Amino acid sequence: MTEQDPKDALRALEVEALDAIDRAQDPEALEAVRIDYLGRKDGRISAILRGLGSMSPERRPAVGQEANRVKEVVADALQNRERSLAGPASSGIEDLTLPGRGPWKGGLHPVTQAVDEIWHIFRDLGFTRARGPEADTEWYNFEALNTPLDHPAADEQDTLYLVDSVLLRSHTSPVQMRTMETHEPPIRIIAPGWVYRRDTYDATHTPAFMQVEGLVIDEGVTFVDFKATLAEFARRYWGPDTQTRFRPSFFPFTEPSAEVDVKRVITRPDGSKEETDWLEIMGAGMVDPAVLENAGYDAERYTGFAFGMGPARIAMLKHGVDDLRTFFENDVRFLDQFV
Ligand code: 2NM
Repeated sequence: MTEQDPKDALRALEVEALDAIDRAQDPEALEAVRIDYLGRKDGRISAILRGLGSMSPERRPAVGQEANRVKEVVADALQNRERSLAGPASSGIEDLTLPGRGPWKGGLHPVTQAVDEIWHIFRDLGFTRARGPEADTEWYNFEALNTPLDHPAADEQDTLYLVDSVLLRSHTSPVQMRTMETHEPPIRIIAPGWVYRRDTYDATHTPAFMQVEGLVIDEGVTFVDFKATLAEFARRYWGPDTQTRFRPSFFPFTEPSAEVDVKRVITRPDGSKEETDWLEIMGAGMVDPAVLENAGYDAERYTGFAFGMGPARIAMLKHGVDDLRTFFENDVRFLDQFV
């Protein structure tokens, strides 16, 4: 055979055309390739198809079939290349030099982080962690804590009762009461946990929320120990320059009682310092002797102090969050900021 088989010529053209299509870097170059191979007038594949008429009838069907196959393959490749040149790669959306997305990281919920940080500070000050039931009795939740049942806090308007005198604890103080009943002083405990109140759900209230309460009881515990311990906590949590203020208040289970405020010092990015307003962070006081007697302690011998705070509120102040509900909607775009 002296003349090249047209089918071999077609296959060579196919390989050449596909290579040219791959190398075309813009739509104009691609159009030139299309005209070169499939152009109606001078296209090299078109020419072979046009030449079929002058071919011997025996060879015509096989060559025609092969020419049509190659034409289709090349037309497909042109179309695909056209799409990818017009697509995201050329419009810059798919920038292969951009850093990849990191793997998803899990993290503790910001309120859990606050509970842990608070608990760890008191642990370092010598406290241990105590737990108790979330469903408890009127005695442990109110009466033992010097809160008569006709006190507004014990009202069904404010407290979630389960049956008769059993309720969902409205604070973690029943844990302190139960600990005092079963342990002799010295007592230094932190009781973090869920508590429940009949509150409407708004920017500052949720019917179920976390509390962290603490209790210290021993011989000779004074108001100075009380103030010094909570001021030290504030400095460890908010920073060494943090100031503390105790404002007179009232709780049935402490006397005297106080609201504790802090004033933080924030260092701006340029290094200058800025003092915040006073922020209320907890309620506290010296444990009322009536509570100590209810626990079976000799109130002449022992004294102590107690405090309670809401870690969600602490987390709001720390992170500048203005709506408590964002902590509970569990939108990962919000939570991801605290990982
Ligand atoms: C607070 C504020 C003040 C408190 C009192 C007691 C107990 F059991 F010792 F009487 N536990 N927690 C207390 C005192 C809690 O929370 C705002």
